[in-house]
Amino acid sequence: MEERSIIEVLKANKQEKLIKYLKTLADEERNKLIENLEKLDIENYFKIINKNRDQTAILFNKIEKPFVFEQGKCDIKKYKKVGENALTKGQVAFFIVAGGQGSRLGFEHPKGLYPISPILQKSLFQIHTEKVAAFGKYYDFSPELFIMTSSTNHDETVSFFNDIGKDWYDLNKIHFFKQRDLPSIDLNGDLILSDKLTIFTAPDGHGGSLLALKNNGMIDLMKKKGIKYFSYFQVDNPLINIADPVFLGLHIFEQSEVSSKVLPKRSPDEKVGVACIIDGKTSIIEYSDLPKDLAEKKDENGRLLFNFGSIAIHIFSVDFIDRITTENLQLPYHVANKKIPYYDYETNTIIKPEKPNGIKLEQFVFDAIPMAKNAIFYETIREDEFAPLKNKDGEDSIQTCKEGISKLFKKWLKNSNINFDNENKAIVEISPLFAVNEEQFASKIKNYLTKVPNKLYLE
Ligand code: UD2
Repeated sequence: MEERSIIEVLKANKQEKLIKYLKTLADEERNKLIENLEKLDIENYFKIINKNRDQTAILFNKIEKPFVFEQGKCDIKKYKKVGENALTKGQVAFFIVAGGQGSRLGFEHPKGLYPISPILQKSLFQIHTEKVAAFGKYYDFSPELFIMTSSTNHDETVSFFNDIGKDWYDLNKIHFFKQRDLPSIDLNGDLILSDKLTIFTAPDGHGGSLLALKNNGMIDLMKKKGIKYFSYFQVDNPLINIADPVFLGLHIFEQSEVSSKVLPKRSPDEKVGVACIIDGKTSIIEYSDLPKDLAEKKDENGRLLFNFGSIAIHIFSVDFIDRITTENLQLPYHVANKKIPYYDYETNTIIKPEKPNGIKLEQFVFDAIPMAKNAIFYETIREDEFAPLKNKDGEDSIQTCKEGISKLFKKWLKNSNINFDNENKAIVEISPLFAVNEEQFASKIKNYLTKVPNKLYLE
């Protein structure tokens, strides 16, 4: 697009402020900013924003309680065999969405770099990558690991792996790719500048991961390698069992195209998506989109009607993602009001607002679920698989996450009848290289230990 056409697009979208600013710039600077707008495919962006910016709530006619495969009520043995078979045949890959920063933790780096294990201070990335390596050994295959970053954190993430990641796993088996960025607008509808010559952009939400996989050749790579399923998870949950053969087997046996782990919510307002059926389709609705009266509504047994929360652990069939991304996938956009630091060209300074001043658009990966055949919800246990690292303090914080890791391994020790010197004081960390699951742990631990000291690390 030429400068003239970009200006026309800006005019058509009432960007008078920016047009005026462009006129004040010297030729070279103006060209740079025009180039930036062109790269961002600004015309298309305005189409998206004009369609979505006034969205207030998710619209539906009917919302119902979903069917959930509950722990203890399904044929674990049958599913486990099917899942193990897929793993040993190398049909499974791992996918971490890691486009986010650790800002809420006061950590201005990719969140995956955050040191979280309770004794060795391993980063989230190290924990996940060691699990990939360990599960590969356990099931005798060489898994591929896909990691989605964003333009904010790509280079730092890749350097981190290049520096120390080779000690965890074969770097040739790790594939990094970036998600798309989208500009934001302020509350008056004007594009925001992050500095003198750059339009502010932010990652397009983890829903962007599906097209990012496709557009970066990752789906083709999976197909070439005979990968039929991938295990999707968020970088911020160190407890995840990335290769759960029962979950995988259930997905395969029931011919599901996407399966999701859920667990009973801690309270009606826990900040997790909610499993449901919307207008006849299996869905997840984000907690903030579920009206309060429905979030609090009880069923005939006094349990929350929408009791099962999504913890963002999914199995996707590769063919499903290939199909929907080939067919012009259009996931909805969700609007979020955010505090966005901006370049104020009148005072030539960067301003950090105290109140939300802008609108970000994000896509959610779970919005692909209604498009899938036989989508499944499978119940997991909170203390076994969910200790998310979200906040500096309080709920889902650095402390609760560390405690969650230690607590799980203490449970494994107790189940193996190993006594503690002092159970309350004990801090335990088990490397995936020692045991990938409780079964392997139980078969090894008696040869290693008769009593648990107050600090225990095993590798
Ligand atoms: C997410 C889920 C919530 C629940 C919770 C569990 C959504 C909208 N909410 O909430 O329902 O399951 O997790 O912990 O899914 N990410 C990217 N690119 C982006 C945005 C996010 O890679 O553009 C990654 C991010 O690095 C992180 C994950 O997605 O690994 C979750 O992002 P979040 O912290 O924004 O999600 P949260 O806690 O609001």
